[in-house]
Amino acid sequence: MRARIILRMSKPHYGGNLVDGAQMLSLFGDVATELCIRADGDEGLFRAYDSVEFLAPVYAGDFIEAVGEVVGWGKTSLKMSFAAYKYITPLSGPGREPSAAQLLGERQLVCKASGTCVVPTSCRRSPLPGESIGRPGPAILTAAIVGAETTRAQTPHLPITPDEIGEEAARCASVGASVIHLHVRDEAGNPSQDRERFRAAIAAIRRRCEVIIQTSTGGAVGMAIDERCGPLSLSGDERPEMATLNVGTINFGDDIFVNRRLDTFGVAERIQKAGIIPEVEIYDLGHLDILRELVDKGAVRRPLHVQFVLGVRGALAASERNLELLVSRLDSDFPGSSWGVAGIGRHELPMAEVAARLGGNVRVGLEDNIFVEKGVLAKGSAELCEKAVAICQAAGRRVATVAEARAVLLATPAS
Ligand code: KMH
Ligand code: ZN
Repeated sequence: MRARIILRMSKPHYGGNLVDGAQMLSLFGDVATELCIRADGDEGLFRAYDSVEFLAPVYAGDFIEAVGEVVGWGKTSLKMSFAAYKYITPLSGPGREPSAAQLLGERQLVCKASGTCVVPTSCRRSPLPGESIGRPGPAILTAAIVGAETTRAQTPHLPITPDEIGEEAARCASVGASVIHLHVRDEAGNPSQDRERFRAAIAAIRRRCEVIIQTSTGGAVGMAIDERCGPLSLSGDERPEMATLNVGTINFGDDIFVNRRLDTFGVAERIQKAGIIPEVEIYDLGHLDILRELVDKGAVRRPLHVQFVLGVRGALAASERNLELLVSRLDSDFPGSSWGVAGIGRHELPMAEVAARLGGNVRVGLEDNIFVEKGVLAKGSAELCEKAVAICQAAGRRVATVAEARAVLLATPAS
């Protein structure tokens, strides 16, 4: 959650036309107030700054942009960070017009700070009429435990057989995962979209734990669409609650992951016919435009559940800036959608932190990343899940229970 204020500095306080630094704090105070209103429908109180740094002089006539974001959520407190940037400054000096001014090529950071605001529980209300309170709910943790590309040669901890998959899913569930994103393998460990292999893996998971099972329809690069849709024809106890829907073609390392427009419509319709809830995989900004068409034509129904898969080599990079752009597009184009982030490779845990902070859900697991820290293999997806739970807690969010995840992800779609 972010807020921003722009103000032209008008009153010099010190010699040399210098502005009082307290004016930056006054701007931060207003930014903090907007954040409290956005989060809790109340102006709140600024309890304390824990750091303030003045980094460059500010003069009367400078244009200042002050920004702030919520970086942690307590029961009644909101941890915030702030930055003030100069982006226009007057030009003075002999021979210049008194009205000369300059847009700075790069904004100059003049002050940064962090602090805590409090909104008493009795004062909290929805920020917009008819909307729920603006704080993010618990983070839904998805464990992507198998994938199609990770190999046993890369990590001995990759589960392959149904029992191994069931055991790993149970370990992930026991530390907080409520969704298992599922691929399966054949006896040789190669990726497979065979319905019977999915049946066996799903049965093995359901014997051991209660989770939402989300089967892949992405499969592996090069698979035909019909083959990829194998798990959608499962019925009875082994029918998955969710399935992925890949809506755009991307470079995938040195390969191409092909999702033709009409195939995407076909898969979306098969998912809908099977009574399964889609999770839309978004690897690039334009995929949200494809999603628009799918929604308008009724192939995907709201509420939408979106996974931003960031950091695939050849698609959109895993960065906070890219994620913010995606989330703001999603929020404005499809309000009320849930979203999560899967950061690929070394981006997995850093992007989990950004997602937790920005109010999203989190996906980790050996499908996306095999290391728990640089050069150290994760002992399995459960270890990565434990890390993700700690990351969420540090951002003031607990992970969702399976019941909470069901309420969000399996809500009846609008017809
Ligand atoms: N294995 C990737 C090519 C999905 O599960 O829907 C595609 C993938 C996406 O993993
Ligand atoms: Zn997958």
